Amino acid sequence: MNDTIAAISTTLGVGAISIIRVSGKEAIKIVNKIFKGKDLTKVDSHTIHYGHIINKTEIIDEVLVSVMKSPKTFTTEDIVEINCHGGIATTNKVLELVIHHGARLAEAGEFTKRAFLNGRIDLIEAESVMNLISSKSESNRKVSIQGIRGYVSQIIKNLRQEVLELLATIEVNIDYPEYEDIEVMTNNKIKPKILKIKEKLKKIIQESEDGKILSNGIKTIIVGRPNVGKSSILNRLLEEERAIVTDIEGTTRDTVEGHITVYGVPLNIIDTAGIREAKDLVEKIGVEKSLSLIEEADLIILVLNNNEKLTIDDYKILEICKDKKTIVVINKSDLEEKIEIDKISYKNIIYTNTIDLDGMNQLKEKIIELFHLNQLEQKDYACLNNIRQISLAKIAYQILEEVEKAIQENIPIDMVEIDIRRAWETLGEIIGETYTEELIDQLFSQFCLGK
Ligand SMILES: Nc1nc2c(ncn2[C@@H]2O[C@H](COP(=O)(O)OP(=O)(O)OP(=O)(O)O)[C@@H](O)[C@H]2O)c(=O)[nH]1
Ligand SMILES: [Mg+2]
Repeated sequence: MNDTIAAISTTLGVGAISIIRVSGKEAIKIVNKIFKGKDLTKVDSHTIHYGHIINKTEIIDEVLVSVMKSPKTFTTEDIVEINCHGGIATTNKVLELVIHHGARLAEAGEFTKRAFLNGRIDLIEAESVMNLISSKSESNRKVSIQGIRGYVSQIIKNLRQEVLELLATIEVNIDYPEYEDIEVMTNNKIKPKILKIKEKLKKIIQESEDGKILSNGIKTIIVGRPNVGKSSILNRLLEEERAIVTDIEGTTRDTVEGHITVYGVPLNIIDTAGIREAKDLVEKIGVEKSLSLIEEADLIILVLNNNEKLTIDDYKILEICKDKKTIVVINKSDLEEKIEIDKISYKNIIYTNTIDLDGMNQLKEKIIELFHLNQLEQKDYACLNNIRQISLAKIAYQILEEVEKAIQENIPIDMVEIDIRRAWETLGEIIGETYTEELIDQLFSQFCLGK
């Protein structure tokens, strides 16, 4: 990190202005070598200067140069930004000169990576920068800016602090049992504290998942064995005949997609090939695709036939979806009930048919309820903003569940302490307090050049 890096920070193309950003110890010196105007090594920090970029005697461009000195800059290093005329030729020429005079071309995300490694921002803030750049929706933008401003990090830091205080008291108890003025930590005393932390973490996870939904919509997939009425349900929801419906099993072979809005939130609905032991190759590929889509979905609409007994395929599908957010839809409710409803251990079950709209309305109501869509509006947008962060929060939550269980079973306090420490470390990973090289490289490489 001792070298000086440079990159074009604006999109390369035809435009009024392009910015070449240079960061590092030599940044000011390097740009000064190709700048005709004031001596940049003598100017105050955070000032802008008019002049020309020159190559020996040739004038390359008329520019404005901003000089920002360490440490109050994005990377905490000296930064110079050259505002030159837009367009590919000029911008590339200026960058080429900067590199010729000693800077190295920056890798994708390297400016933000430096900001992180130099302690200027944490991982949540860094990821929010990336999120903000790629935001396409208003809510995504709001979530990202809250992340950049550090509100989200603070919530995690506060929670970590509570865990740390608990850890400290437990450790004093283990290491100095003879101290009389310190509160003796028994499992009974730890329990309410753990419950409180767990409660807060649960709220963060919940709000973050809500936030994710507001920004990205709900990825919904309709699954079930052939002929139960999946495509009919899709068509009903879309209010158009999008998918082909016949009474032949295996009608849908590839996925069919459509979009609706429920309570202002976009639902991307995918109808899939019926899942069963496939009879031919095309169907087999379709079935495999259905299974992989289940993995990625936010919501599964699992369709069963009211008019038939449960089959082996039904049981298989019920098993595959059991850990996912699922609504079981018993379709063909207009026909005689033959399904063994008491054998289905899912919480969210509704009855539908394609003759009246009652079932479809119930389905929408259920979706609103499951995703708290009617409460999303009042969100303050301070939430974790990507899957990495949310999964770590969930792991920390699971660890705390284990801690709670261990306490219940009266496991010795020093054993419990190990798990509490793990929870603390996992929370640390969210903000990047603990990290691995690979993670950092992988994360920042997803950024665009010049950021
Ligand atoms: N009586 C009745 N028939 C229905 C209902 N829903 C669908 N059907 C009929 O069931 C048959 C199968 O419907 P599809 O929607 O094609 O079923 P699918 O699950 O998409 O089937 P595959 O694409 O083969 O997996 C068609 O003949 C539909 O008309 C319903 O609620 N009641
Ligand atoms: Mg179908």
